Amino acid sequence: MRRFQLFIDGEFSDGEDWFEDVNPATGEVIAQVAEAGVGDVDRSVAAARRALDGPWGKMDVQQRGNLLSQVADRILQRFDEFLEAEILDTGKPRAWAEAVDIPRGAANFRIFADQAKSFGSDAYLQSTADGRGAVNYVQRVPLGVVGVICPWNLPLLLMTWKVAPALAAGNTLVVKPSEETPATATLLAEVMSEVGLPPGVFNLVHGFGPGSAGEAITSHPDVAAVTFTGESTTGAAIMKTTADSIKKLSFELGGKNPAIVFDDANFDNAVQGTLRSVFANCGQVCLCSERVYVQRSIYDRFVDALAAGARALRHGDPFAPDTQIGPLISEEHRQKVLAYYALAREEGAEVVCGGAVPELGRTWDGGSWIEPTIWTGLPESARCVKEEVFGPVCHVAPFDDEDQVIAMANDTDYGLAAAVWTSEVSRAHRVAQRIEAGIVWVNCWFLRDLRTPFGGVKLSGIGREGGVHSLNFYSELKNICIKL
Ligand code: NAD
Ligand code: 6OD
Repeated sequence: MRRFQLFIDGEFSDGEDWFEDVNPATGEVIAQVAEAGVGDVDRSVAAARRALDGPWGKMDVQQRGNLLSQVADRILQRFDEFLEAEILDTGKPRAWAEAVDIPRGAANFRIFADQAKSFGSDAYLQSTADGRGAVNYVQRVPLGVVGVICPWNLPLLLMTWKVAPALAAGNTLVVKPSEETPATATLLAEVMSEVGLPPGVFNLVHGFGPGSAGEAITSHPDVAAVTFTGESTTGAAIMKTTADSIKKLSFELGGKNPAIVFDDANFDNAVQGTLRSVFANCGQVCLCSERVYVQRSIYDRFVDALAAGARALRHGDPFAPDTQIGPLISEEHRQKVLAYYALAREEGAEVVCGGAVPELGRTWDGGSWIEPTIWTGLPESARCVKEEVFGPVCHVAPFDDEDQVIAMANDTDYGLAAAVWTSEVSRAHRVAQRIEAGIVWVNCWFLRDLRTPFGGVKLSGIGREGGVHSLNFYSELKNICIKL
């Protein structure tokens, strides 16, 4: 049985206890994971503090960037190990992990290393009454020790999306992956050690949230900032915990994202794009569409085509190259999603397809498999239309005109992402500009340029990640004014 240890001050060590890592495709325990106690988090923060004052704090941005580029290279050299670890932990199909999770995990290090090297700051020449003037320039300084708390849905991708810019900006880190997905974070710790990152710069603690490693990080007085991706309710809990010590916060939270399909859209592209945006990663991407609005003249045809596509999605061995849909992350999460499947019926939904647990044969009986599901007929006020399910499911509703669909799309407490399908350029701009969300895709979904701002409004988060937006979050700006 594999054992995933903590990585503190450049050394792997056990924690205060052990917990099990389960493969959600089979239900089998695949590893034992060291659970960090408060003492382990204290040691991590102290090591991170020392590293700030040590060799890491003395490196310039070029030297830091060069080390981060080596991290990217090493992830790619160990690609197959990262791939296997991610698939075993999440059950996600190989095709997705191979194209998205692992290459993006590496790319995050390269892009932020490059971006940090060319990131300047403001300077102002100022007139003064005595005629001699003054020079102001802005220095970017690291925040200090940053707590990084991650979810399970894109484990390596979302962790490196924070770790890479935080390190590029000169911070030191205490990182906690989700308790569901400890494997690639542990491989990343090995890579950090292999490329010679100074001890204490990257510390990894495994464990849970409240009363465990997560809360120990967010309540620690020497942690300057917390960057968190996960549920909105967890974000609210972290905000309360961090309030007394006024930590800087970056939150990427939940969503209930709309997809809007106009009757002038390329029909097949809209169907294929919506199949992806609803069912990718078994619906476990924060950007997934859970509310699909289709213009009435193409509504019936669209629902039929989407349902045919959903029924054809191939469940199966996550390692097989042609598997299209894996299990949910855990039995606990499957029970939550199945409760929404039951609630939708109570709320009056027509279940167009899915709605149950698939029969896949003995090998997969212990796994958290679930059918891709489409509902229609719910009122917009239904809980299944309002609450984030985070599973392979959407509600499809008809609309008549632009104003109506914009009102429906915006009638949500969330505001992360939206997808708009139309062939009319002016309409694309008009609608995109009126949607209350941080990210709007037109005629595409999850097309990512890593320099662009990424984040949500309302319950979907605080702040933006990506390119200079990440580097801005992970630095303090200090103005230095020199009288001439
Ligand atoms: P979660 O909030 O349950 O857990 C996320 C992390 O927070 C885990 O590491 C967990 O151990 C930790 N945690 C939980 N409670 C904590 C506490 N009180 N203090 C400190 N740490 C705590 O989320 P999840 O179930 O892992 O992920 C799914 C959710 O994440 C969905 O809501 C999804 O929409 C959201 N998400 C958002 C984005 C985005 O970019 N906006 C991306 C991915 C996932
Ligand atoms: O692509 C990204 O950078 C990103 N943050 C994706 C988030 C996906 C959420 O589940």
